[in-house]
Amino acid sequence: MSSLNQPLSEVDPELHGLIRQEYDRVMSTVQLIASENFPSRAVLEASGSPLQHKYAEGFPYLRSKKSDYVREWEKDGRYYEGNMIMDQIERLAIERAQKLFGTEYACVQLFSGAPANECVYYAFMEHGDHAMAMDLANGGHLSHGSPVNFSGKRYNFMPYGVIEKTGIIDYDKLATDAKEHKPKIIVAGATAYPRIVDFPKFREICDSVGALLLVDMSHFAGLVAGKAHPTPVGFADIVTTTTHKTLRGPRGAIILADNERGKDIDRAVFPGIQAGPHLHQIAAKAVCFHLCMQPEFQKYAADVIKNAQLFGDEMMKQGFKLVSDGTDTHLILVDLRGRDYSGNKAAKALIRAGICCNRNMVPGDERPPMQTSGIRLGSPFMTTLGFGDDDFRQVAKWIKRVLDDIKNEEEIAKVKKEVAELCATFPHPEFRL
Ligand code: DSN
Repeated sequence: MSSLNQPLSEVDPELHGLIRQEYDRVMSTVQLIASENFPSRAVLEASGSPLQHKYAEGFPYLRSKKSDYVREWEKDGRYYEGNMIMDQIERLAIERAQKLFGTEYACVQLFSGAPANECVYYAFMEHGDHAMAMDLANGGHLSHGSPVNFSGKRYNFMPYGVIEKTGIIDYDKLATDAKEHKPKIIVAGATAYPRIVDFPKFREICDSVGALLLVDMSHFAGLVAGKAHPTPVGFADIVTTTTHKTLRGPRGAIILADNERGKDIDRAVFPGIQAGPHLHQIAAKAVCFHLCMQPEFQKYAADVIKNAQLFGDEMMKQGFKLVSDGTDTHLILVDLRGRDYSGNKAAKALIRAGICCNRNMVPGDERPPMQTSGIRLGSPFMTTLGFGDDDFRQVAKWIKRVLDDIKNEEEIAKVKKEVAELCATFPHPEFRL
């Protein structure tokens, strides 16, 4: 048989072995990176299906020529033939996303979160236009106007931040600065903000200056889908989200809006920024949205928050300071200022103990991004794998043991062994390779 048709384990044992090693690493250590999750089995099946082959530039519908935006489902909007099944798959993903989040319009073709935001900026701003978003050092994202990112280079972003003492967004300053800066878009939503964003307040500020409100709910979309967190829909003009974080779907993103804005978003996505959509990922997104509508997912979303809150409480009991003294969501931000090591040193010591997290800036941080004075810890991944109250309490105790004696490699090795023993008691998700 030609090597081109043989299974991965036979044709490329080197790569097959690396995938197996990565799976084993993940399953024998504690994953606390707040943006990561292990996808459901059905999502992995759809993502790894033979749907990789097809080119399908365009959409599974024609845009109506009427001024009000109507998707003509029965009409052919693709530039390639043979998409009759793919059209059904993409329509299913669109309809499920609309139903799950309650919007008129959904685009499911986005490759990831940064391109989703890029498409929104491209649709509604010209180069040089003003915008506002959360400062990266206060918990924002690169694609929210960071000076080293396309967003900060093409558009004139003014950052807003939090009140350092409370860790809560400084809405008054945001409102005042918005009057001066006159943004076309204000972005709400962040990567390291543990509290619920006040969507009505953002709406009010946007209305006061005539700005569009873009909510990037990538981090908390699964909590919204599981009805454990307020929804931005109804307040935001446009919502973007990745699908692989709390949603437990495949790598990728979507954009939600009303039909009026959808018209412009479609044009920005194709032919504006992206070309051939990844239908295998769109199929996996459809599966993800279907699973998010099941009652089990609501329990999962509630458990993610419960576990993060309990974990945060235990971290504080163990003597750690948390930004905003807790969380309403899936993540906590640990402020390590006053200790004689950086966030980077802390994260490196923890990974040696089998606890995986990331260094993170904290509000008012004086260390650079490669060092930082904090670490970010999230509950979604380990909640997926079945961790509960006692397990998260135990993780907080391990973190204290490691960080209170950060150079003690013997203690770190002991913790690593205990971590592996606990992880081995959890059933690993089925994984065919
Ligand atoms: N890099 C992701 C995070 O960790 O929050 C966001 O894109």
